[in-house]
Amino acid sequence: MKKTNLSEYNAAGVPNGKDFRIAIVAAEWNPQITDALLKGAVSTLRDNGVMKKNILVHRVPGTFELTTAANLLLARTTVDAVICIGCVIQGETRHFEFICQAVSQGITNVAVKHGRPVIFSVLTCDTMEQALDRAGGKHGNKGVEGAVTALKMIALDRSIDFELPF
Ligand code: DLZ
Repeated sequence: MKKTNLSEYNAAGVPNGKDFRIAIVAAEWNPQITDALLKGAVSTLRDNGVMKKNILVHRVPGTFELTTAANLLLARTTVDAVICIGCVIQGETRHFEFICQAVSQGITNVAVKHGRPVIFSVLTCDTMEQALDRAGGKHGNKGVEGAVTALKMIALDRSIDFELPF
């Protein structure tokens, strides 16, 4: 099966973000990976028109904290979307499954609660090599994918505002 390259996107199909305000929350764990994902996300937002002053970046200790941070940002700011960046790598204990389960469900719940997009740019890998492959390596960069997803979801959100009621 051909693997998708996470950095490949059709620029013509990506909405321009010149008046979008986007927060990014990145975990401090596995910084080699999360720094690369953050860089990919920010440069993709900039490439697609988002102004530097409209990109708000925060750090949290680990991937588990992404949900809380996204919730705080959506409750207290007017950002259009939050991109959550993290990297969980399988270890010897069951931490991996608890963190992955909590963050995926947590992010979904926060997005639904606030009615604004929260993007899952979290790598859940068996090895560091798999993570490097997806943080600018041979499978692209999941931060780029997250940025493109955020732009598309904000545009969807805005387009629904203009639809006539049924
Ligand atoms: C504790 C922990 C472990 C074992 N592994 C990771 C990981 O691979 N990636 C990550 O982002 N965070 C990890 N953490 C930290 C948790 O996400 C969290 O910060 C702590 O459990 C404190 O709530």
